[in-house]
Amino acid sequence: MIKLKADYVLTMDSKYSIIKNGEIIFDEKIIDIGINLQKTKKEVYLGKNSVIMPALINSHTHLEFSHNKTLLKYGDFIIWLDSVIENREELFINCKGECYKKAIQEMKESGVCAYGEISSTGDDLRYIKHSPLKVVYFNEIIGTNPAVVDMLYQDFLARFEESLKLQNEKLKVGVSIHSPYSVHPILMEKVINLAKINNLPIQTHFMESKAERSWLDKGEGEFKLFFEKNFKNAKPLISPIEFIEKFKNSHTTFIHCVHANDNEFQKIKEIGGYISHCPVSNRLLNVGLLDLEKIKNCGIEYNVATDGLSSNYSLNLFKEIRAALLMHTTLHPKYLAKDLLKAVTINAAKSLNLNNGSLEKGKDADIITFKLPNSIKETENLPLQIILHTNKVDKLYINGKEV
Ligand code: MCF
Ligand code: FE
Repeated sequence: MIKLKADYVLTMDSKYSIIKNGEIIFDEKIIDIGINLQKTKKEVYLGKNSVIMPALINSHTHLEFSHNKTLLKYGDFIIWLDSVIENREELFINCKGECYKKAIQEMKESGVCAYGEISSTGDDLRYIKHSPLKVVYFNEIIGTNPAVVDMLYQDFLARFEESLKLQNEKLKVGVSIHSPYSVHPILMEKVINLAKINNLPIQTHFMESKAERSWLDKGEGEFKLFFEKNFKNAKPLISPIEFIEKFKNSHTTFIHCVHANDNEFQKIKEIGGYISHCPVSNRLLNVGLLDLEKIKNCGIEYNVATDGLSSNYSLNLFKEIRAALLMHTTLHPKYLAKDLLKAVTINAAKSLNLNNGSLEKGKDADIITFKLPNSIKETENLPLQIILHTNKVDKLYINGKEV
C-alpha cells in the first residue's frame, strides 16, 4: 500500500474535483483519496507544484505503421491513402522489435497507461504482448471484394483467436471495421456479431474525409476514381445511417467523424456510441476540424487520440491535446482544456471499457505524477496550465506498480 501527496490532485470524477494538498492511497486499486487520510507505512510527498492525476489513455493508434517518419504523403486524404497502399509492405517489414519499443516508450513517457491498437495483420501482437502498458487490441477487418469475403473472414478469425489466447489483466481484445467504404456488408455483419456475442469493444473509422462523404452519399468524387482503378462500376455498399445502425447494442467508438452530419451524430448518440477525435491526424491529412461544440451539444462523450505514426509525428498525448487546444480557436481555452483532460482520461476509459481514467475508490490505480514549473493561484486554471507545460511525467503507476 502506498500513499502519495501532492499540491494538486485532479480526480477527473464526475464533479471534476481538484483537491489542493491532496492524498491518494492505493495498492492495485485506489483505496482512498482526499485530505488528511489515514497514516500508512510508505508515504511520499511529491514536492512543490506537484500534480497527481489519472494516467492518460490513447484510445486509437496503429503501431504497425510506427516506422513511418517521412515516407507517407500528407495534405490530401486520397493522396495519403494511395501512399499508404504503396508503402504498406515496406513500412510493415521495417517495424520490428525496436520500432514497437520506441513507439510504446514515447507513450509511456508522456504518461499513457493504456492504448487502443488497431491491428490489420496480427504481426504486432508478439511485440506488444510484453509491454508494460495496457492494450485493447482491435483486430481489423478490411476488404470489399465479394469474391474473397470468405478468405478475408478466415484470415480475420485466425488473428482474432490468436489474440484471444493472450487475453489477460493488461491485454483485452476488440474488433475493428475499417470504415463504411472499405468493408463489405457481409463481413461487417459477421465481425460485428462476433463482437456482440462476446461483448467486445469495436472501433471504426467514420466520415473522415469529404471524399468519403461524397462517395457514400452519391457514389461520386475522388473515391469513385479510387475504386474504379480496381473495380468497374463500383458503387457504395451501404448508407452512412445504415452503417451506424449496424452497431446498435454494441460498444462502439466512431473514429474521426469530421464530416458526419447532424442526423448521424444523433444516431451515434441514440445507439450509445463514442467518438474519437484525432486532431493532428486530421490536420496532416487535411480533412478539416471536428466540431466539438456540436458533439457536446448532442451529449456524446468524445475522447482524443493520436492515431498512428502513419498520420502523426508523435504518440505523445500531451502534445496531441496541446495541438487540439491551439486548433479549436472558437472555444475558450480554459474550458476546452478541462474537456481535453477528460477526453484523454475518463472519456477514453469509457470508450475502451476500462476501469480507470479517474481517481476514485475501487478504480485501477493507473496514476501519473509530474510537476508544474510554478504554482497556480486559482485551481480553475490548472487544466490549461497542465496542457501548456507538460510533455513528460515523473512517475507512471499501472495497477499500482511503478513502470
Ligand atoms: O486513421 C487513419 C486514417 N484513416 C484510416 N486508416 C488508417 C489511419 N491510419 C492508419 N490507417 C490504416 C487502416 O487501419 O491504414 C490502412 C488500414 O489498415 C488503410 S487501407 C490500406
Ligand atoms: Fe486510425
